[in-house]
Amino acid sequence: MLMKKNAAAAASLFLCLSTLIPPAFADQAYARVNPTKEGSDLSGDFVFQETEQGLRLSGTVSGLTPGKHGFHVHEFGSCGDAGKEAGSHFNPHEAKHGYLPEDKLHAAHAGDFGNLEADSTGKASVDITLPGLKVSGNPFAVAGRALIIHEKEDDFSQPLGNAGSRVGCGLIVISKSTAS
Ligand SMILES: [Cu+2]
Ligand SMILES: [Zn+2]
Repeated sequence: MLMKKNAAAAASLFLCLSTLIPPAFADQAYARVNPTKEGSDLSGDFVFQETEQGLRLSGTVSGLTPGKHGFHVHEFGSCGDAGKEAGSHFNPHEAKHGYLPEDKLHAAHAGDFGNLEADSTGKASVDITLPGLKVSGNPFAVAGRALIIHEKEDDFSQPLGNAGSRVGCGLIVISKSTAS
């Protein structure tokens, strides 16, 4: 009887702790991208999901100027100072600037997601798979960093694609998995 009681107590203690301690591993995150400057109505919503092929990123953004806009994960989870506090491109292993979906991790920064292309109404959407990236628990994890949208096109030149100022910024935050 005593054993059973202890087991029940241990189970409830475990349940209690497991709600307090964030998971060491997560497979889904989101980023809500906001303007870095007053007067902009830029607004974006993005979801990151781990898959067998890599990290799938899907989402939409509105309020951009028509055309291409550099789109990257930057190294720090801060959007202050018009996005400059996010630091440089997320680059955990000293690669050159490139386009991650094609160049892979050995030949691109881990944060090099290319461009978003806004239509004439300022809307853009994306659905890409990023090889080698993870949500959490890995040197190539994106959670806790910043998703940045630039003023200009990433032209893939060195060192950082010449994409100009940072017009949108959002923190990449671990979220509850919707995988069944
Ligand atoms: Cu950038
Ligand atoms: Zn880069």
